[in-house]
Amino acid sequence: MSIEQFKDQSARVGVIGLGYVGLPLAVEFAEAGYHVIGFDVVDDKVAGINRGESHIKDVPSSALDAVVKAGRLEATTDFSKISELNSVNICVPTPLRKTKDPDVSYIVAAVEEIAKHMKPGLLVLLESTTYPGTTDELILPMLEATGHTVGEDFFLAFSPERVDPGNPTYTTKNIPKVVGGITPACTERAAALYGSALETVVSVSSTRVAEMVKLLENTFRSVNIGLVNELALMCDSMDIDVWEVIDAAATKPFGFMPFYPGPGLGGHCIPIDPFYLSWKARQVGFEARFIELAGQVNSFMPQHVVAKVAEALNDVEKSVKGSNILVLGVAYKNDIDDVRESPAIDIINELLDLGGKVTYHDPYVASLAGEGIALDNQELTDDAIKKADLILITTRHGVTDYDRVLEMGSIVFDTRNVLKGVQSPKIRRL
Ligand code: SAJ
Repeated sequence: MSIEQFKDQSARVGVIGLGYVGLPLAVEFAEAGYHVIGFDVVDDKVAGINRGESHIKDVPSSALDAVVKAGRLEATTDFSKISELNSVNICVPTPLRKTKDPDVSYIVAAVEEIAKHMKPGLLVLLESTTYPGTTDELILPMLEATGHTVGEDFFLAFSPERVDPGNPTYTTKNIPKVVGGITPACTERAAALYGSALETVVSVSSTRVAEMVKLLENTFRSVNIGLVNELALMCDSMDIDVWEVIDAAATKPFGFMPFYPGPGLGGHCIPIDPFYLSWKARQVGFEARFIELAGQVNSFMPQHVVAKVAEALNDVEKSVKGSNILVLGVAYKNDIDDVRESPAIDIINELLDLGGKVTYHDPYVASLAGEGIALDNQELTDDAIKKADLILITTRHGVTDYDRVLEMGSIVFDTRNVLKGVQSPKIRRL
C-alpha cells in the first residue's frame, strides 16, 4: 500500500505490547483516526482494554473507553490478526539477564509472529530499547527470510520510546520522536506514520543511529548520577555538604546540569539500558569504561547507606540488630508506585540480614511480597514514628509530611535531601 495510507490515516496499525509504552501509543494512533489493533499475551490486560479500562496510570480510562467505543481500538491475543495490518509497532520489554546480557527474547517472539502473518507492504517499527544493531542484525534477517525485500515490499525502522511514566508535561504525543529506517523509504514511511499522530518527528539516517540515541540519553543519566554519587562519597570523607555544593554549582547558568546523590539507581531504564550498550561494545572489542564504573558506584550506594545507618545507631549506643528501623519510600523514584530495581529493596534486605526490625511506609506500595520481602505498608502513625530508633528516607513522596516525621522521630537519615536546609541534631544526610 502507498505511503498515503499513513497521511490520511486509512491504514490499519498495530501495537505489540500494551504496557506503559504501547498502550499510550495505541491510544494516540486511535485518537489520530487510525483503526488500531493492540496485541498482548496477557488475557486480563486485553480483556480490560476491550472494556475501556486502562491499567496504565498515564492513560485515563475515559480516553481509552472513548476510542474503544468508537471502534478505533481493539485488543487481542490473536497474533494472526497481524495479517490485517499495514504497520506494526513492537513495544515489548528488553530486560537484562542475571549475567547482565541483553534479553531480546520478547523482541524475537514478536518478530516471529510478524514473520508468520505479515502481508506485503507492512511497516515494522521496533521501539523497545536495545543495543545498536538489533534491528538490522536480528530483525531484518528474520523478516527477509519470509521472501520479502526490505524497502520494497516491507519496511523496517527503529524509534526509541521516550515515555517518562507519570510525567504530566511530556507525553507520548509531544515528546519528539526520533526514527531511523533500514532504507530511506523505510524512514520516510515511519516518519509519515508518526508524523500523522505525534507532534514532532526527528528522522535520522539509520536504525543504528536511532538505537544509539536512546542509549546515549540514558547512559548520560546513569554516568552523571554515578559521578554525583561518587562526589557524595568523597564529600562524606571530607566533611563537606554535597547538597550545598550541588546547589551552588547549579547557579552556573551554562555548562552545568545538576544531578543528585541518592541511595542507588532504580527503575527499568537507567540501571538497564547502559548495559545493552556496554554488552554490544564488548562484542566489537571495546570496553565501555564509564558505563561499567558508573554501574559500580551506583550499585555500591545501598551498601553505603546501610553503613551510615549502622554508624548513626552506633552514635547512640545502638546496633542495627534489634533496632526498629522505619524506611520511608520504597518506590524507585518520587510519587510513583514502581519498585523495579529500587535501591530501597536492597537496603531493606541488608538491614534485615543484620537483624534490624525493619518496617516501611510508602503510600503507593501496599506490599513488598512481590519482591520476596514479607513486609506490608506500615501506616505512618505517631506511634510508628516514635517507636523507630531510626527513620530512613529513601524516596521522596510529595504526600508524606516529613516535618511531622522529624518532630516525632529520633534519628532521621535523609538520603534525598527532603529536609533541605533544616538544621537539627536528629538529621543525618548522605
Ligand atoms: N536518580 C538519582 N539522582 C538523580 C536522578 C535520578 O539518584 O539526579 C535516581 C532516581 O531516584 C531513580 C533512578 O536514578 O532511582 C532513575 O531515575 P530517572 O529520573 O532517570 O527516572 P527513570 O528511570 O524513570 O528514567 C526515565 C527515563 N525515560 C526513558 O527512558 C524514556 C529517562 O530517560 C528520563 O530522563 C527520566 O525518566 C526522567 O527524566 O524522568
